[in-house]
Amino acid sequence: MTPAPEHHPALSATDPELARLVGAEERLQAETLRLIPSENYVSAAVLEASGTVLQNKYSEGYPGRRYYEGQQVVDQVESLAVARAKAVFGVDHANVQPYSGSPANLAVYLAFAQPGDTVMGMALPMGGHLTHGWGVSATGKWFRGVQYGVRQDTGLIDFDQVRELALAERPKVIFCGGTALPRTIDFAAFAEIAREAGAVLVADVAHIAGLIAGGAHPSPVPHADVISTTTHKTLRGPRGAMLMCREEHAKAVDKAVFPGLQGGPHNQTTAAIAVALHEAAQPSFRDYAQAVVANAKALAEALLARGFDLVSGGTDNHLILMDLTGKDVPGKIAAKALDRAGIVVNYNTVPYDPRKPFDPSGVRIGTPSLTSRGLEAEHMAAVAEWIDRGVEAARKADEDALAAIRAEVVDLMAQYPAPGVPVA
Ligand code: DSN
Repeated sequence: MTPAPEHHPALSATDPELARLVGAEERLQAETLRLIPSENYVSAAVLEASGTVLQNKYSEGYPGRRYYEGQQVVDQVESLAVARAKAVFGVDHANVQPYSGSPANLAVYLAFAQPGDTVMGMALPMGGHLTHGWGVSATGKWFRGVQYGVRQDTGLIDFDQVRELALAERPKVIFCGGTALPRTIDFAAFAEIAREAGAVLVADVAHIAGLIAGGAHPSPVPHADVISTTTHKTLRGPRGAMLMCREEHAKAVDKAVFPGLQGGPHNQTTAAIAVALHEAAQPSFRDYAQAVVANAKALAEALLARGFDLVSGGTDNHLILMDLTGKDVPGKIAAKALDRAGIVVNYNTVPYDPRKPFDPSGVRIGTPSLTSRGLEAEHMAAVAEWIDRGVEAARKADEDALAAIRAEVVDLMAQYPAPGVPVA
C-alpha cells in the first residue's frame, strides 16, 4: 500500500520505495490487534518531536557542560526532560541520555561493578532480561552472573532463593524487574535483601514505568538505589531510556553514561521523552495506566474461563504469560498463526519450560497498545475468544478460521483509530 503523499510528502517524493514501506507498516499497525506487552502507540506529539531538527545537533556532555558549542536550545530541551522525569517519578536525579534499555543497564554495571565481579538478576527463562547477567549477554560474559527465578508451584519470585543466593554470592549489583513478570514486584523485599548482602539494588522497571507513573504499580523510588527504564513501553514515549537515582549516585551514573559508554545523546529522542513525560503527568495518563491493568485483568479472567493456563494464575499488571502446553500447541506455532489472524503476540519461554527458547511453550501478551486505542474491559471477552479460536486453528492448521478472525479484528480496529497512525 502506498501512503497518501500528504502524510509523508518529502519522503514520498525523495524515496517512494521507503515511503511505501512506511505506509505498509502504518497499515499493519492500524489494522492489527497488537498484544506485545512491550509495545505501544506513541502520540502524534511524541512522534513529531522525535522527527525534528534536534536530530542535527551533537551534544556530548550534559547541560551547561558540553564539548560542542551551539547548545542554547538543546540544553533547555534536556533540562526540561530531566526536570519532568524527576517530577513524574519523584526522584533526586535523572539521566535521559541512554540510547535504550540495554545500554542503560550496561551503564549501571560500569558505575557500580568491575569486570569479573559477581552480579545477580532474574534468569532470562524465568522472566528476567538478557542484561541482568544472562550468559549470552555481555553482562554475563564480563561479569559473573548468578540468577534467581520463580517457584515452580506458584510462578512467583522465590524470595528464599533470592536471599540465600545474595548472602552466599555477595553480588555487587542485584537487578529486580524483567520482561515476563505478570505480578507486582515487591521492591521492599528486594531492598531488604540487597542491604543485607551489601549490594546496589537496581529496579529495571522498563515494562511497568508507565504504570508507576500513573499510580497503577507501586514505585521503587523509596527502595531502589538506581532505577532503569526504557521510555517506549507502558510509558508511551520514543525508543529510549532513562536512569534515575538518589543524589549520592548521580555522579557515578552520569559518568558511566557519558563518557563511560556513550557519545552524543540523541537529542530528538530526548525531546520526545520530554513530551511523553509531559503527557504522563496529566490526569488522563493515570486513567490510562489504570485501564491498562483493568484490561489485562479482564483478559486474564476471560482466558482462564476458556481453559488457558496462565503463569502465576493471572496478572497484576499489563502482561499475561500463557503456557500452551495444555492446549497441545507450541508457543511459536500459536504466535505465528495468531499473527496471520491479525493478532500480534510473541512466543516466550515459560518458567521451567522443557522446550527450547526459540521454540518455547508460551505466548506473552499485554494490554498497553489496545488500551491506547481506547479498548475497554468489555472488549476483552472478544479478544480472548479470538485468541482461543486462533490457538485452536493453529492446532488444526485451519487457515480459513484464521482468515475469518482477521476480518473480525480488522473490523473492530477500524472503530478504534491508533494514536499517531495516519488513516489512509
Ligand atoms: N525486548 C523487550 C521486551 O520485549 O520485553 C525487553 O527489552
